[in-house]
Amino acid sequence: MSDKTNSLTTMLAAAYRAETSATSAGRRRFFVSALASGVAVATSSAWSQTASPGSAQMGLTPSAGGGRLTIGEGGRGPSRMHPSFVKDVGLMTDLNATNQGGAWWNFDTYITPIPQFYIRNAFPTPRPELDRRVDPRYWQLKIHGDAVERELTITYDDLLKMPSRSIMSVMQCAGNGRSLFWEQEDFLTDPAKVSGNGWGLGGVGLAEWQYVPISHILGLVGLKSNAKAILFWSGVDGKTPNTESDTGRPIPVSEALERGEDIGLAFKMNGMPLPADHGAPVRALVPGWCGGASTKWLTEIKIASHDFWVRLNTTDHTLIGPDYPPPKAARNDEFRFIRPDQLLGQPVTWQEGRSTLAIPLTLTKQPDLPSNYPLARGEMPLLKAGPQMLRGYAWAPHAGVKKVDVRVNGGRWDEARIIDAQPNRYTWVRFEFAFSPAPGDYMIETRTTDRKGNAQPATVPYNKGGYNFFAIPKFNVRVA
Ligand SMILES: Nc1nc2c(c(=O)[nH]1)N[C@H]1C(S)=C(S)[C@@H](COP(=O)(O)O)O[C@H]1N2
Ligand SMILES: [Mo]
Repeated sequence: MSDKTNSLTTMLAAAYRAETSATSAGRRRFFVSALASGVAVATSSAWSQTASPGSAQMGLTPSAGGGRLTIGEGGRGPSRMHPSFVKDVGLMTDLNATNQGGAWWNFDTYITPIPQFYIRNAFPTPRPELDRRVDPRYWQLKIHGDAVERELTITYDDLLKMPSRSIMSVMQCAGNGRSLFWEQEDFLTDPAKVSGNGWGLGGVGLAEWQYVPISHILGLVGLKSNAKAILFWSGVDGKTPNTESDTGRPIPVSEALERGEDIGLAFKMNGMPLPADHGAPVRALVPGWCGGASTKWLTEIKIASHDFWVRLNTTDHTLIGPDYPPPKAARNDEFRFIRPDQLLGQPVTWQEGRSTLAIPLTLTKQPDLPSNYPLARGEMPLLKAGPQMLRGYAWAPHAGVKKVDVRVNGGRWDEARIIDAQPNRYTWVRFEFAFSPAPGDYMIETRTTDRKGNAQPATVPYNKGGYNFFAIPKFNVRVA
């Protein structure tokens, strides 16, 4: 487990568990909503059908306070407040004390609404009423280092006055899909044991981000020609009383120069001020890379003539295993809360092409199921027999999505219909395909091919932290 805990978190979590177990509802079985409509196949209306839940055919009843998430209630659900977060996490899978996954089987919009957007925190969300460093009235960002001409400290008001852009981009945790290292590749025991949050496929979302491009910031401070790396650092979230925050992540200067208009300092998400849980008032935005590079609650940017080694590019968010030789630090590199002997593997950067169906995974082997997962261990989601549309999402930020193929029970790959035009390579597309099963059990696979011709592989090699599971996912369904 990469997540640090502390006594406050542990206490809050214990109190929270006591509260929810008292209100847990009994188990109910639900059909996947998109499939329960029994409409004629191959119409684009499948999307609007799923977007308007409440039809009697779905046989759904609202859940009463707590209990399991349901399949097919879309954006509705009971409220669930949690001491580690600010927003209502009622629509999310309850992974553990500081992490909430998206309920991807309920996703149907292009932009992921904030209430459905995963939260990946190493510690509880810092609150502006308790910590001035994240209060926009007092927030400051220090930009410094030996590779800038002028140090600069800016306030939130300064940032708002700067030129900004918006971009639609997927944010994905490097650990998204980790469950499939257990389910599909059996990495459950040493020496090939994967540990970490069991995201299923809910560690991903798409938002529209408003941000000041890093190119503008670099122009203000004056980049020296010896500049090598840029460290985005929070320094806010950490062990109580926040004296040991070790959250931040560097990017090479070359990356910031190549993508100077895409990488930046985000202050809005989906048109609203950045929510507390997503890094308010300002976070880094590094589209296409794992979410860990997009440091939330940003307070420091250091631009230096050396590399930086921190938790998130050494022990965590790093591919550690026989296939991933560790890097070597140079003599003048900077270490924060990390020792030179902790450079263990290759830091996760770009995210590969991936896909998911809007159907929950059957979790059989995963060590811990989220407490409110809609399926019991080993249970398959139910579909109704007959013609229906299945739908999903595909993304491939390095090159963009070229096509998505689907196959059933290991049969022929068929191309799915891609619904959305991709506004840029960092976004996802929705896809759908016709499925007309007789009663029985089925295994459905989805495969993205990017615009450079890279298709999702059958397997990916072992890495200790279970990052970057970009192999073809397998969805088991029972048709009744
Ligand atoms: N300060 C800080 N920044 C952080 C994190 C964190 O715990 N603390 N988590 C990182 C990780 S691992 C991911 S995947 C993304 C998640 O962003 P989200 O919670 O807005 O979805 O934030 C990143 N930035
Ligand atoms: Mo992450």
